[in-house]
Amino acid sequence: MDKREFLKRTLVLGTGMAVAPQMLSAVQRIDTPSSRGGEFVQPALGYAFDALEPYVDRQTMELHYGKHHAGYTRKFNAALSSEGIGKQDINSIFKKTSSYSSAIRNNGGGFYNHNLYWKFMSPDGGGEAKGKIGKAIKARFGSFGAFKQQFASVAGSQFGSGWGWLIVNKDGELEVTSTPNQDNPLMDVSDVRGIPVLNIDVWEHAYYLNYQNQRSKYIEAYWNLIDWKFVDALYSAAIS
Ligand code: MN3
Repeated sequence: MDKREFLKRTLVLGTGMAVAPQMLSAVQRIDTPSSRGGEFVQPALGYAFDALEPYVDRQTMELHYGKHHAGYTRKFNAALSSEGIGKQDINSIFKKTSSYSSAIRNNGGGFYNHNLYWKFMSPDGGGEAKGKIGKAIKARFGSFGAFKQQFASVAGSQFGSGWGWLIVNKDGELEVTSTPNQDNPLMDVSDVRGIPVLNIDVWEHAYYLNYQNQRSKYIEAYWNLIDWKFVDALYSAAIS
């Protein structure tokens, strides 16, 4: 895949156009400002705060979604407004992250990364990856177990706060990477760029109440929650 094709596909995903119909509304809510004054709106969670127990506890979800994510959303909109950045899909903003303030970078990333994160988890999730993403993982990493090991290792060793990612890179291949703080692989400031198909929040606020300092136990628990259908929809859109 050449660079122009990659950017075209990134844009397609950014506007949600190439995603399976049943996933379209979810992805649109994630990527585009709503019509309510052009502000980005925090998407509904889609399950109860205690629905992910015992893997992610109710209090963590209440604080994480209700305080942290709500705060990123509010501050992102405030920064867009005060800096006079007009209505556009979020990928267009991320492509120019280097030319914007740290408020846009941190809160825009915080808004978007969590939108995905809530969707990657489901009370009905877990098990092995199926569909196109299942085949691609086996082809790229050798086995589902080998992929899990690499993902856990990269996310686990991200120094300080940040995110672990599975992305489709510029060559159209799956790649495991991590980003510091609220950065993501769509941002032009990211060392490794690509289209996200899975992430995990490894900030302490994501796991400290239940797992204290044991990030690896939280990552291990995450496999019980992953909604592979949503991952497969993002992957299919990224390569189509
Ligand atoms: Mn978080």
